[in-house]
Amino acid sequence: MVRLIAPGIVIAFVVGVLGGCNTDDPEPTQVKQATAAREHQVEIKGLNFVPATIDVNVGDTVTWTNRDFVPHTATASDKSWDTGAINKDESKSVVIGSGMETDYFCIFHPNMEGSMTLASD
Ligand SMILES: [Cu+2]
Repeated sequence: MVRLIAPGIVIAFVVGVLGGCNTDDPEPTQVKQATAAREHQVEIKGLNFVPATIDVNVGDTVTWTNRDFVPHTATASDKSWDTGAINKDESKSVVIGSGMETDYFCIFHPNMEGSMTLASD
């Protein structure tokens, strides 16, 4: 997954350098859009992560909001990251890091599973 991300970063860097040298670049904001971090919302309702799968990039923020009466967590399958308990109508966020585990579950209800797909570009 890290290998899929690295070429994108290298291309963004090269485009950034070329854009910086080319002073009459008509659309400098395009570089920003290509690398801008996004925010993703996942709701937890009926013991499900909705949507169960999302596409993310390194640097993006994912926020889980619990709509159930019972607490839940979003916890990496390898437990390398964890939101901690999210109570009813609470939200907790995680920033996607390079090489981060992207499959996750709820530590209270291990049959609840979600995943994040690292986008290739
Ligand atoms: Cu749960």
